Amino acid sequence: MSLRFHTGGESHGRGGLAILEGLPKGLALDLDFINVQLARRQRGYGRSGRQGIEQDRVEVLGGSRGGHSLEAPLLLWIPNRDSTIEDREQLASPRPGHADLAGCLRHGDRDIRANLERASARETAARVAAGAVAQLLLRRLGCEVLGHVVGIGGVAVPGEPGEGLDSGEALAEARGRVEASDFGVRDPAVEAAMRARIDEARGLGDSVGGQIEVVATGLPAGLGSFAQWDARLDGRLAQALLSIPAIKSFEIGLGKEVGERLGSEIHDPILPASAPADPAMEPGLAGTLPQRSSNRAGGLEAGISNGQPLVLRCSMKPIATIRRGLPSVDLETGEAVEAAYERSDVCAVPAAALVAEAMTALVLAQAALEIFGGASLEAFLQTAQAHGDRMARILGRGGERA
Ligand code: EPS
Repeated sequence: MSLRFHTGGESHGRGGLAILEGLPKGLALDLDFINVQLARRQRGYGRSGRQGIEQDRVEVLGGSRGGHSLEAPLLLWIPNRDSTIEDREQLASPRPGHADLAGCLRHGDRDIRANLERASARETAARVAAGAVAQLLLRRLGCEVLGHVVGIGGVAVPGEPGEGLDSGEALAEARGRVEASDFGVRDPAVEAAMRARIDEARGLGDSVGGQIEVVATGLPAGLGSFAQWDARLDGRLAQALLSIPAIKSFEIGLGKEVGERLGSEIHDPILPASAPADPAMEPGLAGTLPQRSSNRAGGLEAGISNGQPLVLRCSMKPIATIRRGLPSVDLETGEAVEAAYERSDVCAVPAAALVAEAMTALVLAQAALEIFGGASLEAFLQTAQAHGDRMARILGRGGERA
């Protein structure tokens, strides 16, 4: 069985649950790492007062023994401190951009709270917990995933997609800077302008969105498939990232720019492998693989990982709950009113970068388990190693030729 996960829980209910199924037996569940990821999701300049109330920490309710996975559903629980769902009053005026009206139209009722409680981005805490476990599995393959902010409210971090993030070392170094930043960026030079933009929006009673980039290095080549439409990794990643609340666009590599250039300016040349660094190495295993002189494809060709870093970008719309109150209608009276406002984030782009990192890791871990299988972590890693060796033997410079 491949990896799959579900989440449950309401924003002001007892907590959030993630059920992660299909993990091999024997993965060390580093709870400190999961908690670091949960804490990072809560941080960021422009977050709401709710984050001062919650202190997200994971409890493992099942699926583990001795700190390791059991090849059983892993149950991750994040309790809520604000669990006032039963005491909260009904809202009458739907917020444009949130689930309020669309949910009422779907159910044929006026129960806005029933929609917003589950549609709330509070649900993404459970995704981050599950994604952290996927990241722990990917790390065993030498694969690192990092989500970072590349724009807030029109203030952009300079650089091409994935620029400078082409190795595990570069990613680890960038992670340090992203984790230290209140804006989730790797370039502190943009922080003052981002802060001013968020302050300006707050002053106006408004909200801001932004852009997020996710990069994965060390990803094995060959994940995904072109055999069927729903096996393509590009489509699966798009679904995963577009399912994050407020995410409205998804791009791979050069993204929408591919429609504006010639083919020869888009496709990444394939070059012979450079000679093996160590000539004494056994020829069959020595060869490095054919090289690429650019990565405009963002690590995917024909829906399959091609050994280059994966580079994804997505845009987040501004939060729908805004103090200035957009035009709305009172669903009880039918009169024009201002949309409801309780407390809200002015900007949650750094938090969404964590969620994008988690969702990417979940899809990649799922694709890795599909090709390498394995009831146990040991079997999974052995198959992955054999896959890499075979690739080097058959396709590497100086490798086996027919
Ligand atoms: C959200 C509304 C706010 C956000 C929430 C998402 O919650 P509250 O109504 O309790 O102030 O803070 O996000 C989180 C709680 C979170 O942890 O990310 C919404 O309606 O979508």
